[in-house]
Amino acid sequence: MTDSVVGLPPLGNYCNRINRFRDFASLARYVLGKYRASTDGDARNTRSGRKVQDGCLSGNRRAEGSNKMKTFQRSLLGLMLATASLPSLADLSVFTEKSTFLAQSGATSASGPLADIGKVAGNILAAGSVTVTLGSGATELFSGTGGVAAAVNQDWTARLPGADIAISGPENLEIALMDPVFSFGFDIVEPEFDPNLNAPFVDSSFTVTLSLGGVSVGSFSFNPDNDTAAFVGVWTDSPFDRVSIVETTAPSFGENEFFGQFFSGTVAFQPPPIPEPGTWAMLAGGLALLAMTRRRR
Ligand SMILES: [Ca+2]
Ligand SMILES: [Ca+2]
Ligand SMILES: [Ca+2]
Repeated sequence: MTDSVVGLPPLGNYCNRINRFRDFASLARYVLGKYRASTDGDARNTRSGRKVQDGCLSGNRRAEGSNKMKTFQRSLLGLMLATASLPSLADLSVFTEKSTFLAQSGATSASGPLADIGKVAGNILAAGSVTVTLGSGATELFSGTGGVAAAVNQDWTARLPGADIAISGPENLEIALMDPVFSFGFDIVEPEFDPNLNAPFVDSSFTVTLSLGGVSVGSFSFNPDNDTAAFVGVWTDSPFDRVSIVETTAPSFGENEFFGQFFSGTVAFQPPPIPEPGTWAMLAGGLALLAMTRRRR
């Protein structure tokens, strides 16, 4: 699968910069925009006010300028405080090509081939270094079709070799990892015309959230290609020990998607260098100072 994940660029992977850099950049643009709007307004006042008595105008302008300066200073202070309190989120690189993911992240199979046991007792499936349980709203966990007479071809999906995971209810899974990892991936098949769909087809989207010790380090969404052996992998610069996969397209909870093996790796993603927030704050401050100096001239 190459460009199949809706909402992702057509390349095999991309850097999802849901991090402090983008948040900060938009914040800086907002504050600078506010300042520019106030100076533009001031310039307009100056031009249109040329015919007015100079003494009166300059007095008003001084008062306006003082108020605008205070507003700008408050905005700049807010910007600096916001920068200090922005959460530290992981840099995520999301993959839809399994071979690229495995080659770049060094991940290997974490679950190993899944057991063909049918309905999983207690809905807790231990497989290799992962433990799979049901997420909110899901009611039954199956690994393979052993003993499930209703499964067509005695395989949830022939797109993936061996046994696959199926879920009753929404395809919401919680995957606990034995030790923190930096990369994680999984096989997934979304049937549209394939057997074992179970209910009218809905093109399902999912959100994946990575967390460490119960604290989220990042998330992303995907929608797999239909009737194909799809793959989703993520590689981060922050460790995580839990992965939540949540189906977000309602009402699609009567129809099925199937999961195959899980993969993980312990090599950290090295994001390309980006300017630190401190650098941006200095740059914003410098630009503001330059703007003020020019304005005074
Ligand atoms: Ca299979
Ligand atoms: Ca679906
Ligand atoms: Ca789809």
